[in-house]
Parts: sequence; C-alpha cells; structure tokens
Amino acid sequence: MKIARVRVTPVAVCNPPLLNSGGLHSPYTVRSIIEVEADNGLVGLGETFADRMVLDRLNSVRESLVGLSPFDVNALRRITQSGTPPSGAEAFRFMPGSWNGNPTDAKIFGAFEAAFLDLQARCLGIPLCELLGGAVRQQVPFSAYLFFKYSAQYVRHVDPEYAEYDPWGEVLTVDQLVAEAQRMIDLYGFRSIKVKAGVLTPQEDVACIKALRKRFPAHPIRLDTNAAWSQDTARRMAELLDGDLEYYEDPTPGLGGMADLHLATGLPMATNMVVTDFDEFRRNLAVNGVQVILGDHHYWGGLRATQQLASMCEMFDIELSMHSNCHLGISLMTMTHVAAAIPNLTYACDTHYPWFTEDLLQGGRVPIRDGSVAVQNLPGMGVDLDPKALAEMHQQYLRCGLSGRDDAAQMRKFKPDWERKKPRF
Ligand code: GKR
Ligand code: MG
Repeated sequence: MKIARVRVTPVAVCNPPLLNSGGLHSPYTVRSIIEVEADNGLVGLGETFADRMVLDRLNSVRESLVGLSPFDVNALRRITQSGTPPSGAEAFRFMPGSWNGNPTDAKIFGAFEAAFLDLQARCLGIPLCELLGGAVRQQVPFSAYLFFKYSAQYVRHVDPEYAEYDPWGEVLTVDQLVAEAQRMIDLYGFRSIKVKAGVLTPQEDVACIKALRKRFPAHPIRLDTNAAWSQDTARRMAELLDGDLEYYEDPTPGLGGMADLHLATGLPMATNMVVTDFDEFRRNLAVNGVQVILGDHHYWGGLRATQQLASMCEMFDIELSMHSNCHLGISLMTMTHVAAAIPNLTYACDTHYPWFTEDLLQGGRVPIRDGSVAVQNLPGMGVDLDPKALAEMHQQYLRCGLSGRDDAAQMRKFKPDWERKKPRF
C-alpha cells in the first residue's frame, strides 16, 4: 500500500476575545488540516499550527510523501528533517510571549506522523489508541479551561470580525469567572479546573482561585500565568494559595526561576513553556525546575515522541499532563487517543475546544460528557472530515487574511500602549 495524495488545507475558526498575559486572542485561529490518502482510498487525518512558516514547510514536504508506505515513519522522518532549519527571526510564536526554540522539524514530522498513524490504524481497522499500545482508559478526562475575556459586544466596536454570538459575556471579575466555571461545568461536566491567569492583578487571581475553591471544593484547580509573575510575587501568592492548587503552571519565567520557586514553596511546578523538547527535558533534570510536564504532540514531535516523553517522565519521577492550544476536533481526538494509551498521564488534559462553536467533522462536534472524551471502537481516531465544512473554513481562512497569531498586536487595538512584559507583576 502506498500514499497516493497528501493535502494540507489551512482553515480559520472563529475565536472569542480570550485574554492571557501575552495579550488578546484574534477573531480567528488558523489551523492546518492534513489528509494523507492511501491508494486503497483510506485517509489519515492530522491537525496542526498554520502559522506561515509551518504551513510553508508542510507544503514543501507534502509531495515527497507520495509513494511512501504509510507505515514507513522512518522515511517520513528523513524527509521532514531535510528542510533548512529556521532562523531565529522566523521562529513562530505559539504561546503568549514565548518564541518557541524547539526545532520546527519536530512540528512538521509530528503533524504528518499523527496522520500516518491514523491511516495505519484505519488500514488495520483498529482504533488509533490500540495501535499506540492499547487504551488504558476509555474515557479521557479534560479540564475546564477558564479564561478572562472581553465581551463580544465590547470588542466588536473596534474589531467587527469577532463573532456576535457570545454566550459567555464579559469575564473580568471574580464573580464572572465563577459563573464561567459554572457554565462550563454544567455544559461539559468537567471535574478539574484550569485558570489562565496573569491578566488581572495577582491579588485578584488569588481571589478567583479562593472563590472557585469554595464553589467547587472537589475540583482540583491549576493556575497558569504564562510567566507573568516575578519570583517574589509568585512566592507571595504561593503562600496565599497554600493547599489550593493541584500544580503551579509557569507562574514565573525561566527554568531557573521555576527551580528556585519550587525550592522555596515545595509546590509542584508545571510547564509548557520551559520544557518543550528533549534538550530542555535534560536541562530540567539537572536543576529540578519542574515536576509536571505538559506534553503536546503538536510540538514534541508526534504521538510516539509523546509516548517517549511519558516513558522518560516515568523513569525520572516527573508527572505528565497535557497542553492545549486553540484547536479543532481532529487535534482533540488525536490528543484523546494518545492520552488513552499513556498509563502515567494521570492529570486531566487541557483543551480549548469548548471555546469554539465550529468544527469540520462529519456528524458535528466531538461530544465532551462528564468532563471526558470517549475513545470509540472505530478505526483510527474515529472521526471523518466533512468536506463541505472544510471548504467553508478554508474560505474563512482566505477571507480573514491571518497567517499566524499575535496576541500582543491584537491587544494594542484596544490599548495602544499595551506591552507584553514577562514578568508583568
Ligand atoms: O490560548 O491564550 C491561550 C493560552 O495561553 C495558550 O496559548 C497557551 O499555550 O494554553 C497554553 C498554556 O497552557 O500555556
Ligand atoms: Mg500553560
């Protein structure tokens, strides 16, 4: 069996005005949808970033994959490693204020590898997680990912591209955040909570955690400022938050800063900012900076690399959670299958999925029930593309004109003097 066609389609999905310490989400998030079609007609799916540099690299290797066996992942690795490494200036931003240093090759390989593995599983007629070693859980838990946000009504005065539909409204106070949590938990049944902090003052963030703790006493809560707090602030807030947090996610910049904070507070430090590849993993071992790593197959180099990360975490007594960036259902199902096959991924995974209303899957959006996504006994990741929805979201991509993410620039449309500061408080 050979690969007959490879399609990479950039799409844009409507994004609400979510805030983080790096700025404001734009009205659209761009994603690349990958289809790897075998000569038997089966199609493996993948989804990844669509920032210009990634999209160009995906397109530049796409044709070279035609004729390969979908089982020949080593050939895929050779082909995706042959590109020119990006210069520093080309490195793209994929999380607030952080220019990811890990090689683009890992993102390109990982994007196609996920689709290759999905295709392999479809060819074998087994679920993707079975190919990955078998499901250790049939229901993969996710967390309620809370964001502060502007209301659509407010942002549309400046940027009418934001969708009018906004059932969440403005979320800029403690009470509004608790109401957001309540709504998200009522809708999806989440059993743990993640708060994207670093937007309001640290004291307000702490008040939010306290209010959430009171309202949802059984829900573990994690807080993530994306390095918006200084060492000193993070230490003082840790004292106030004593016993309230499941883990402290990127409270302060740098691996060294996280190590000092862990030493000072004893709290488990978690990251998706300072340990993002295997080199950084090694550096972390030397300083014990973080005790929880958020894996993410989109930039760790695919599904097998995520499993390799899991094994290394197990070997070195590091815990594993899962990072999310804005994504659609193909990413959600890929995350679900790899998480289902990793025994030591014991935390609920992050997901942005509830923040979107669109998707491009046959049968509509992926259901999240009781806070979990179910692994279905279907070939591959168990979902198929709706070609009409794909075409419409591709048109949306062409119309919106975005080819990446710049939360700071978007924020400056509202606050012209606003600057990204790391740390801010
Ligand atoms: O979507 O604003 C956001 C998040 O802040 C995202 O960009 C982060 O990468 O979710 C991520 C995180 O956990 O840091
Ligand atoms: Mg994070």
